[in-house]
Amino acid sequence: MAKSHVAEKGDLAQPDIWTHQCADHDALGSMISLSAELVRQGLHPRLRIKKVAPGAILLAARLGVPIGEVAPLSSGIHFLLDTCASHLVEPGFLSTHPNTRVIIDHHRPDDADLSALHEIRNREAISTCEMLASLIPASSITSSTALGLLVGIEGDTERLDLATQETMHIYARLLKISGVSRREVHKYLSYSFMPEVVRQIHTDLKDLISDLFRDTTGQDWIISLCPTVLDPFIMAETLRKTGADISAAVKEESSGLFRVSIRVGFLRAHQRDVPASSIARRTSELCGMPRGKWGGGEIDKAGALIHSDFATIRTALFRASMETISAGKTAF
Ligand SMILES: [Mn+2]
Repeated sequence: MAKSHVAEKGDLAQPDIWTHQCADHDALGSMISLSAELVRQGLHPRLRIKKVAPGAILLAARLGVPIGEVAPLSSGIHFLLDTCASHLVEPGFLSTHPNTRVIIDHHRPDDADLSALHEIRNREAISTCEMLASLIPASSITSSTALGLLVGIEGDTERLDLATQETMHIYARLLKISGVSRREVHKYLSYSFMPEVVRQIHTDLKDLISDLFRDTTGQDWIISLCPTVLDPFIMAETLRKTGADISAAVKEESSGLFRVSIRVGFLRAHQRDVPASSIARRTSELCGMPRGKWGGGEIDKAGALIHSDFATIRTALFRASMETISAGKTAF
């Protein structure tokens, strides 16, 4: 990242670095690596992280990432990493001026996108971490930032299952710099450090509902839905790891109010144009939610808050999934 690129913009001593509201592995890895690079350039970046995804808590601790409230907004540059969807960012980011924003993201553009002064996007990249691994000079990546990038890449590629050749090259280079083993990297991707969570996942999975939908091209889609008492983010990620093409977790937050977390496998979502955000919106609509409260998200991850009952949400979710698949591309 060229120094002159950022140094020409106003008060740059303290750029702010943001991500989506619940920082995951990819968000954390990209935030700390960008932060380290800005420090190297003589700046004093601040990470603005309000909440960390349950599976990324161990990584946040390892990287020493500050979580919670931070100082008032900087009047300098605001970097937004790993998202460009307006409904996924802290309201504080929305109040920053568009001409002080820089977006670095691997998600494809959407109607709900934010505008920015500079946008560095690569929708071919499966993670923001692999983008940063290429943007930051190799000589300034330390073992600690390399670890963050490795965990981020593994997190967004289903432990490299979805990795392209290019991703594999980047991964191998980072592994060398980090000096750690893949086993060490995997430690930060697992819930096993939270035994009570693992136990609850197994309990909740007993109520798993799965269906197979064959689309017009003859391709099968496994759609899985599971009620959970955990943060639905955890269960949606877990279902995704079981190989479901569309995964949804539903938690009753309070009587009649359900939080729904939806995942679509990144590659299939892209190739077939089946965005998780569309499924979230259509599910909300089918459950009778007013348009302003339809939820949303990104191509692979989305969520909604729905006033209804479980049976209605289940029916709506399966219908919304099938409709979104049918409306998607049939050639790939
Ligand atoms: Mn990502």
